[in-house]
Amino acid sequence: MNQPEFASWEHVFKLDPDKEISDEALEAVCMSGTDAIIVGGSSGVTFENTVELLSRIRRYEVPCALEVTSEEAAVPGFDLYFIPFVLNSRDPQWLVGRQTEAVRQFGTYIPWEITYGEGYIILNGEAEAAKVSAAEAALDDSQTLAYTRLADRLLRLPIVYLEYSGKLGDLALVKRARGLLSQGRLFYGGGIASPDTAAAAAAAADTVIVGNAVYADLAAALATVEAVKLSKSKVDG
Ligand code: 1GP
Repeated sequence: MNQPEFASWEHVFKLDPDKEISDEALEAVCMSGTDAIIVGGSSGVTFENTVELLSRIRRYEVPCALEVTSEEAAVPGFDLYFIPFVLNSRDPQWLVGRQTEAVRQFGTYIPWEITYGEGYIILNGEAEAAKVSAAEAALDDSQTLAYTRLADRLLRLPIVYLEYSGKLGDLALVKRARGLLSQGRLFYGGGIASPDTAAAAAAAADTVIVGNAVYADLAAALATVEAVKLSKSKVDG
């Protein structure tokens, strides 16, 4: 089987359809040299604001994926679709409930060949994503690593996403998690807002996701692209 497109992604910007971004800022993000844009958010994501953001991103060549968290906002026309399964949720709705309902309703229209499951492990209890999905974020290291193995080895999910959204995570733990993967790709997101943190995350994870910094400090966010690329080129020799 061919490698999925995201198998080579090292740096990704995540844009939230519910947040404002100017044309200039969006152009800088899309032309930054990042490998891809993921469109997604934890609240306020609608069909309308997702379509609008997609059409603006489509002025550029950068690949664009939609992380689908509500079936009403499943907009056609993205390059890839990611379906999160929050493995450490206390609520079965976020494990498989909502996904099953979406497949029941829209299964015929789902572009399966470009749709992939993401095994989310949410590790910051303060994050909006943790609250919305009722995640049991206070895991010890052995639990986090067990979820990682379960996602990769048992469920064979192509993406294992360690999500610290809003704060810098335990990058030593992220590195250990990546070392356990047999086939999945380790996505890391949370608190990357400088070249230093970006380089450190790139040394620990396969793919570094930068979200909030785009809205909080664009120049710093843009500087993470080169930092990740540089860090990866050193690791790869
Ligand atoms: C959020 O993992 C992403 O889903 C990125 O996190 O917003 O903290 O950069 P930040």
